[in-house]
Amino acid sequence: MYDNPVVPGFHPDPSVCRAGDDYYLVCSSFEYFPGVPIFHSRDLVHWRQIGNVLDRPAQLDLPPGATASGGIYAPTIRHHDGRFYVITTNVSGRGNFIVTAERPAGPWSDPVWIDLPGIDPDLTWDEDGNCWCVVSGNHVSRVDPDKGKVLEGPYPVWSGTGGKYPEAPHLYRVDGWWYLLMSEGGTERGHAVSIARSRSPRGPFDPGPVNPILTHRGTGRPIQSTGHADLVQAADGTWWMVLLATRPRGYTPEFQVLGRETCLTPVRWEDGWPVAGPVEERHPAPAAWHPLPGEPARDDFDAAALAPSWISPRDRPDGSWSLTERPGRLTLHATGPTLDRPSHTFIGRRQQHHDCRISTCLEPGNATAGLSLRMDEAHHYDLEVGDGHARVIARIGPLRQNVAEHRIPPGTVTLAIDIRTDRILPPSTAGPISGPISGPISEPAGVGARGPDTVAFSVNGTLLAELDGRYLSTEVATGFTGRVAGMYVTRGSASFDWFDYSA
Ligand code: 6LW
Repeated sequence: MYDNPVVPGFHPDPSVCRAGDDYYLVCSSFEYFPGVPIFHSRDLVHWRQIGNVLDRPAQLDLPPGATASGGIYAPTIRHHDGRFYVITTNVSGRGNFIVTAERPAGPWSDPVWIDLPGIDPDLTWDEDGNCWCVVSGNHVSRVDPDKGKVLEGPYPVWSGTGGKYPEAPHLYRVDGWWYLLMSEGGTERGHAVSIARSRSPRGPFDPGPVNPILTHRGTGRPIQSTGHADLVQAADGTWWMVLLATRPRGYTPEFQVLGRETCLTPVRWEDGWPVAGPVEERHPAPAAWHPLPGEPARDDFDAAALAPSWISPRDRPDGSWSLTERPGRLTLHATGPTLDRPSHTFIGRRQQHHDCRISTCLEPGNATAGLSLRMDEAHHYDLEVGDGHARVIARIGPLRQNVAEHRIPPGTVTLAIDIRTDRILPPSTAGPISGPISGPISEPAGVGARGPDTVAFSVNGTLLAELDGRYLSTEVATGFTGRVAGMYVTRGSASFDWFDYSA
């Protein structure tokens, strides 16, 4: 049996391809750099991140003005003629583009821009080597992927059963048919997957006998928002679907804090049509079974390069970080005075578990630095050290509050953020532990409704504050991402000895 999600944390809009016995999967990455994380698997269940498709500014231009949840939308990965292709959209840049590579771990090419409107582009080749691209809406074009030329079309084709936002289209050539898989209903609770087919990529496409073929809308299932799917035929001939889904928590309305995650569900064919779902938390596993060693909880920054799972908002300028200035440490240099606006030094990783502990050990020196749990510039909780004090700061939309403050001795300091889904504090009691500096954060009395979790902040083992996690959720912050936890510096320089993520 395997557990869903197979790639937890904010890994939305998954696309998958097979090359021999190897599977590769990519996800959207929005305002984060590097972009389009790529994963490898030998069984569709156990995935290891092997890099990022977009890992240099020439490929990924995300200026300070690129909004949170802007940037890189859904990608598609395909393997054709011994080459890997990824097509995606920079909605904060020039739109749709293609990059290619011989080896999926990279390096990937510079972008080949393609003048097609829409998002969620997909590539498929026919028997004659023609390359067909379908984009949201849905529109199909014949293209030259190496030159970025549109050779024919776009032709409007089937756009679903009438749900909002017809998107995430993928074309598959199966048994003489062209199948068009797509999503509709929007990427929230109304999400659904629909199917149609045609004898030609230009259409007309006839809808399947039952649509949508997959949705969890209106159900009480723990997994929700199922949609944005991609199909793959495994090496043993069985068919599988990767898709995005969420695991909302809390009282009504529920809150999703991990973002849209990648799930896997088996596909069966009935009368020439794919059928899938429901997506369970546990499923019988594919025949192939290739477990991978777990990711180490602690990064000691002893490696010559940063692991691919480390991400930063928009860019990570040279000079803002170093693994060599103080060997065995990550040294960060401030590039901006606040986390409240773009262009600051933050290096983090996705929160991937509902219950986890995130901690780090740093030498702040004269810097202002710390650990932050963020959704975006307007929604983050910071555990900060500077000027001989540790403080908990909550930024929630227009509000910014110092929640707690504690004098700390000079020298090395250990910061920890503990996130728990049990013993959740009702909002009225969330706040500082040892007395407010400037008034407690409290909600109107009587609002006992529980959020998704409680976020606790401690320094050198002393608990400073506990805050309601609902304010760092998609339902509050909006957007397409999920929580990211990381190290930052907003004044001077600080060196981090290690970073630990334990779940
Ligand atoms: C993605 C599209 C979508 O490209 O949102 O809501 C975009 N649906 O399919 C970002 O996830």
